[in-house]
Amino acid sequence: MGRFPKDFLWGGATAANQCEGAYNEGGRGPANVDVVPFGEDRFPVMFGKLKMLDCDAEHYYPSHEAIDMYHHFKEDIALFAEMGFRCYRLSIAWTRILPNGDDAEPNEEGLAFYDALFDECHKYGIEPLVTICHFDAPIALIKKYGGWKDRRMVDAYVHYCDILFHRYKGKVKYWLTFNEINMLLHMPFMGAGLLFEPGENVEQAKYQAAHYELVASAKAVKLAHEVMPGCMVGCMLAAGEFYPRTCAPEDVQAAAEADRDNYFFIDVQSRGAYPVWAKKRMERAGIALRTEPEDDQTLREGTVDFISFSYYSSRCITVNKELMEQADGNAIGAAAKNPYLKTSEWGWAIDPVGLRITMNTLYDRYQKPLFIVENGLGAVDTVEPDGSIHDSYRIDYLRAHIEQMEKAINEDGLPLLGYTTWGPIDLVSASTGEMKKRYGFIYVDKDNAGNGTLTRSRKDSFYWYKKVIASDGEDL
Ligand code: BGP
Repeated sequence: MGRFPKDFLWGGATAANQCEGAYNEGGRGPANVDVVPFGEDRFPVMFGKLKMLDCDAEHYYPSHEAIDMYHHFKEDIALFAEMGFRCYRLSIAWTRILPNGDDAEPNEEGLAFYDALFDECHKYGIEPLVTICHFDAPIALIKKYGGWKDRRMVDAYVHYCDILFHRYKGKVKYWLTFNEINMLLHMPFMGAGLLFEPGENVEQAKYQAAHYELVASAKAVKLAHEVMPGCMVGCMLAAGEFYPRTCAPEDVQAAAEADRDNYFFIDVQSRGAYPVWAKKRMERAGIALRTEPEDDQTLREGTVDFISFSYYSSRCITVNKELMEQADGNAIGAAAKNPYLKTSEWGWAIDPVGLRITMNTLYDRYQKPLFIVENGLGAVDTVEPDGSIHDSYRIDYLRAHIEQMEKAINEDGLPLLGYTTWGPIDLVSASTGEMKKRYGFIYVDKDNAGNGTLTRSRKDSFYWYKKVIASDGEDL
């Protein structure tokens, strides 16, 4: 007997912009993710501090081609099926469907591409889980509206959702409105297409964009329920507990505040209203949200069915500035080093127990089913002369997290719908733009310079994950 339910949705997760490539094929229009360059300008662009809106520069590799899943998806889904996947989380590229973001008529070639992809999944009994917007904002709308700073983005997004829901209602049951919605505060260009003018009130712009994304998400949930009765729509949080670095009450308070900030989006998406402290916090920061009278009702009527999240690590917080300066290389805001944890090659703390703690916090807070839609270890892999890849470090990381996940289900009694590891096939890293930061069970022959044959091969972890799924988590 396995340790996980028979219908548990084991699988993997990708994002269109990190794997599809073919950025200017099939009628696809340009998006923010196409103009986040590789190299030293990457962070200033992701953070909205540097403007780059044209796609024609040479230094956008490897993301413009990525792993060319656009042309390899049948082969890739067959490999997922070979591992026994029951679920594949993917995102739809907004500009494949609407090249300018708000075109009256959709691009049939883009719609047909995802039809073929979903059909391929169903051929193997794989349930698609679709992220509607994974760090994806059409360039045309960034130029026209300044991205999510403008309320008209809500209508464009709902129009896009309306097209997706009507087209794919027989094929897709599970939907996520925005990937890692809280990352908007940390990577505003990636999360919301925001660019800042010198002297602009950045906090005001980010929270205004957050409000519009929250309204858009709520409208999408309501619409999905109308168009596709029985469907499940989730929010998606970049999760991970904030631990106090010490038991000094000031550290505990600072960690609690960091936690609250992180849960702010999900509080709204799950409970249907802004938490009381958020209003006070915004007032203190001089943020005056522009809202419409109907927004409160929209948020109330569009609460999500389940809570999905990514989990890579926990974070440590302290009021001691010196310790905060020796921070972990964690992508989500500043965090002090946790002396009890080892880190990945990119400095992300490895904390499997933190996954169980995070799951319990999320369930206590929202009492809705959970879905882990990203987890994994970014690492450099070595291809042996015979072509094999011995990624025991990846297996160790995943095993330890699955063990905690199992405890959360069987000892804590939490409802968990599924587990999709990040990047089951190597793909372009979101934070660094690199190919060498790999998460996959499947190796892709491509390097940081964009060279390689794109050949796929099975790592040791491929056979291991296959065994885990086949035994319902018994054989770890
Ligand atoms: C999450 C994103 C993914 C993914 C992952 C790993 O924040 O949702 O898109 O990339 O992190 O991060 P990275 O690629 O930076 O290692």
